[in-house]
Amino acid sequence: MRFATSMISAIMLGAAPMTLAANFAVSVGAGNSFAFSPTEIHPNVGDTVTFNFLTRNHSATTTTFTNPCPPPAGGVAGGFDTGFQNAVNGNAPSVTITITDTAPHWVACRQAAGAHCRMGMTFAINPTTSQTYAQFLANARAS
Ligand SMILES: *[C@@H]1O[C@H](CO)[C@@H](O)[C@H](O)[C@H]1NC(C)=O
Ligand SMILES: [Cu+2]
Repeated sequence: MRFATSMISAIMLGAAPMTLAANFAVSVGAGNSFAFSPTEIHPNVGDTVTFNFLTRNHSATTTTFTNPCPPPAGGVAGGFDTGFQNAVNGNAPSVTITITDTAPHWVACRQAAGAHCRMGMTFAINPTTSQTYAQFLANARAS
């Protein structure tokens, strides 16, 4: 369906090189871990990210690079917050967001007043060579 829609849009707009939006699937809490997997992705504008909440009760919430934990409710300006997604008792919620810019977005779980975040439950969208996922993770563990 996404393919068909993109085809139609490209034809109607007469867009020259046709690029299809991609979806990035990110697992949250796989195997009861306090982790996102993968820990970083490099999507383009128009791509989507689907957070699949597999265990426990977590969030994917945007935060700052320098002081990640806890992420603010609602996320930082220009970011997003999936809200708490409870995967206990057979629930398997998922939340999809659309990428609207190429800026880095720093993401962490805001459960337990930042305790999950400080355990390293972090994820990066479009980290850069000067602001790496590894440094973001280190900042989270120290915050
Ligand atoms: C999920 O966590 C939030 C924040 O701690 C809490 O308010 C909510 O009740 C939890 N949901 C469930 C179903 O336990
Ligand atoms: Cu969590």
